[in-house]
Amino acid sequence: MAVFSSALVRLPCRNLVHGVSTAGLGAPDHERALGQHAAYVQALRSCGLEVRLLEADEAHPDSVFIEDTAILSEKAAVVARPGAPSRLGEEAAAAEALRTHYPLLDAITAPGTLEGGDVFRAGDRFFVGISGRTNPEGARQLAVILQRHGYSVTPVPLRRVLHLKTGVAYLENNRLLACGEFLGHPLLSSFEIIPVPVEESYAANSLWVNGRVLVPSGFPQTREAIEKAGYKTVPVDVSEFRKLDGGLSCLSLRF
Ligand code: CIR
Repeated sequence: MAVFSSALVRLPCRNLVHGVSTAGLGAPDHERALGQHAAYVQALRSCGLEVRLLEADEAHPDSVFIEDTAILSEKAAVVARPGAPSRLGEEAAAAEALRTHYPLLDAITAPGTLEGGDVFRAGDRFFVGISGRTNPEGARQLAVILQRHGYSVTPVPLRRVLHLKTGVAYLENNRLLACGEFLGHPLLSSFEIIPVPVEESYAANSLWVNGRVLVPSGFPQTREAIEKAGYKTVPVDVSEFRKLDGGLSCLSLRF
């Protein structure tokens, strides 16, 4: 089972209001986003993580979604290469911060694109969404790097969702929270699936941290299903980030 000791987060910038969005929920409020972000950091700390905050980056409206900038494990650190043109360059600050923790950083290079939201790890297996953001070349480069460290890599072509982790969350113990196109998916058949009802699909992006599961507030059926499976849940309000298609996992890099 993975155990995390640290997390990197990035403060939401004022230009957050110009972030990429398909949600149709209006523009996020910066003040409220700051408050929700602080509570999120507190939730990570309550799970035993030491959290380092990176400064806001006004040049990149979506930079609060730091998960997309790297793929981390105890053996490897890979700097991603965002597929959204407005997000290219966000990865530099994460790389700089990660250098103090990882002596060697690998990186995805052009023409590959890859965003961390498309990657989940289950033990020694990594699953990589092929999406509008992660192209086959980015996934191929990641596979070469991770296989060198003894991991297996399975590409998962996506149909509807933004990122793979928009629709699934690995909760350890071979359990996967999943919704929509991932229910009954042949590449995920080895997992015990906890289904998320379609009206709560946003909550499929919950986050396992050291035995607890952070769940977005306002999704009672999903929270109950996770608790029934034996986890203690921690509700966290991330409604301002939802307005930009972002969820709980997107807001941090855990390692
Ligand atoms: C984007 O479209 O890139 C951001 N507005 C949302 C990124 C969400 N990140 C994630 O799911 N890992």
